[in-house]
Amino acid sequence: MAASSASRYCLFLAGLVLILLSLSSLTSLANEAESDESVFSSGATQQQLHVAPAKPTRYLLYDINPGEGFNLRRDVYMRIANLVKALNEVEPWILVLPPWGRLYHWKSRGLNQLKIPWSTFFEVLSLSYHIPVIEYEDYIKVTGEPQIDLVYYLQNYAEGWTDGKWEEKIDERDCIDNQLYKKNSDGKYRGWFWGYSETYANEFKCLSVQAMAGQMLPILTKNISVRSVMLDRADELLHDRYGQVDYWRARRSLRFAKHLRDIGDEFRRINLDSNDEKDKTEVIDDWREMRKEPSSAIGGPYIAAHLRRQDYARNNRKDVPSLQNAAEHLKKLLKEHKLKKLFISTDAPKFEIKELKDHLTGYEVYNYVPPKAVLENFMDGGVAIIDQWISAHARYFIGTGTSTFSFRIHEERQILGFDPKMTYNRFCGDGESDSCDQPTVWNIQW
Ligand SMILES: Nc1nc2c(ncn2[C@@H]2O[C@H](COP(=O)(O)OP(=O)(O)OP(=O)(O)O)[C@@H](O)[C@H]2O)c(=O)[nH]1
Ligand SMILES: *[C@@H]1O[C@H](CO)[C@@H](O)[C@H](O)[C@H]1NC(C)=O
Repeated sequence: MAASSASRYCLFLAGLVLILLSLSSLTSLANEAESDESVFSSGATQQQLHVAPAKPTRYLLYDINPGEGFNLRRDVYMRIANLVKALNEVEPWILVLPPWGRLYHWKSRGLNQLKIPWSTFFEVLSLSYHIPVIEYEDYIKVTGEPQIDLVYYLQNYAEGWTDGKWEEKIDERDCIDNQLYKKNSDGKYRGWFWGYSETYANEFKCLSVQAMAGQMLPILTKNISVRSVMLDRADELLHDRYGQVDYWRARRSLRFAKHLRDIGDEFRRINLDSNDEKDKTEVIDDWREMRKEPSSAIGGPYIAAHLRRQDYARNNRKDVPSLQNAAEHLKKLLKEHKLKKLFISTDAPKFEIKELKDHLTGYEVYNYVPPKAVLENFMDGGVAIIDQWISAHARYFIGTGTSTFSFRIHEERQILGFDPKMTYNRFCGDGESDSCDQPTVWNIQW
């Protein structure tokens, strides 16, 4: 009797602490964020109250190889999100969203593209409908310290694949080449930590991995005294079930921020004669309630092309077309679909865009050039999202082979309900035949 009432009292106390925590994070956030939806990172805390108030909340953090681009990072988010979903079936875990910054492709000058919260680019509330999430700066506020209990640095196996055969395994190993985390005289590990120089870790280990994200679960849950774990080089982990239900749920939850979609919508309306009602591309506020009939979307009266240039064009890749050949193909498509308008999404420099337009005289060719305020507020990542959003609403889309930027547009169009034939297309490179392999169709699994 005594024992059970004592443990009930403990439960009550733990619950109270959680409520206080969520309240304090709420109010401090509300002060800062005013009308910002991002307050609901803490939707997380609420959700987790229903799960198991007795177990203490644990936090998963992650980072990615600095060389990786924005859209591969979105893919890694889906892998880690579903690991966190699996963890929550055991005990309450919150995913700490890694601040954006220092990306190789983000080259606009005069901008400080560092420590960018997820709410700049994505709807954090939408994310929290899939798994509990919190922004990094809120994590510091809630835990009271810029501290992480344990960092696992994920690496390959020094010996490579044994017998040339891939098998699933994870082992604690000596670090192969890691000089990135250093133990200071105070016993704390210092590292990059998204540019937060005050952040430190208490423990640091290297893990050799050849595994799906879900296989980290036993390692993460084994020691309850470790409250926060960071996985660096999380891109080493693979999808548990690529293209399956949870993949798509994570993907559907990864919605672009409303302020960016609004800018794209305005551009469509003014230049491309495109609006959701006419184009049958309405978005429902809560993605869990949005299930478009396949091929129900019509899209605006324009073709959208994603032309990945820069390093793709410089490296003489055989799957990249010359601007002239890309233009010839686009003319053919415009005739075929009886359209006059073309939207170009590209990372090409101005002179290449001009060259492309010169090859397309007689057609209305648009590309999105951000006003100064948009660039300042939402930076290169925001502009890329606006390009993707406009491309996602075209009647017909054609992208660049192997570009994850194009792949994310494919998915966006599946969610909006386009016919896959109008989506899964790519330019054939100058080094390929005109009947080159087209992208694989991935239908949404529900
Ligand atoms: N605004 C804009 N930016 C683009 C476009 N294409 C590429 N970029 C920029 O270049 C980056 C390309 O990197 P990713 O997003 O990783 O896509 P990727 O094409 O697979 O490139 P890699 O990762 O280098 O193979 C984007 O994140 C953008 O910053 C485009 O059409 N519009
Ligand atoms: C669990 O983690 C704590 C804190 O890092 C550490 O002191 C302890 O040795 C760990 N226990 C085991 C069994 O690894």
